[in-house]
Amino acid sequence: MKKIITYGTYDLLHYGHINLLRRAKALGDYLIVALSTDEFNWNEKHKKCYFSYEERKSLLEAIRYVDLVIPETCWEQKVTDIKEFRVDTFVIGDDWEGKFDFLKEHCEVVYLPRTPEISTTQIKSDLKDRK
Ligand code: C2G
Repeated sequence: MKKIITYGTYDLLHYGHINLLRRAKALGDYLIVALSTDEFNWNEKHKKCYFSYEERKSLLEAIRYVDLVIPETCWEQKVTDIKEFRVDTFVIGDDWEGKFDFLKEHCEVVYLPRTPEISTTQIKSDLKDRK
């Protein structure tokens, strides 16, 4: 069984995220999503999530491509995760191109093209303009 892992905040969930998850799953048989916790988002990414970790986790678990959701609590957990879950391929959007090449000694690393025209920031500003 070929195991894939990817990491992210996934808030507000949108079709760009789904495009990523669908293509990531297509690379193997089992997709793990390491979902950034509220604390990690706030302390490390300076992102205040609209939905809590538990709410974002339940949304991801409802997606047919996702087999397991685990917490992402720090930047440094990736090598441990890859070893613990015997991951074959690490996947993430190409906005991170090159940033995770150090993982190549542990597994395949794939950067997938982002879906260009959608982002949470875009959604929020569009909603603001509609008021
Ligand atoms: N993504 C995408 N297209 C978009 C928006 C996002 O393909 N229009 C991808 C990102 O490249 C990422 C995933 O969807 O692979 C989740 O996006 P975010 O929630 O923004 O994740 P990020 O904050 O980049 O967290 O340790 C790694 C980090 O946790 C990644």
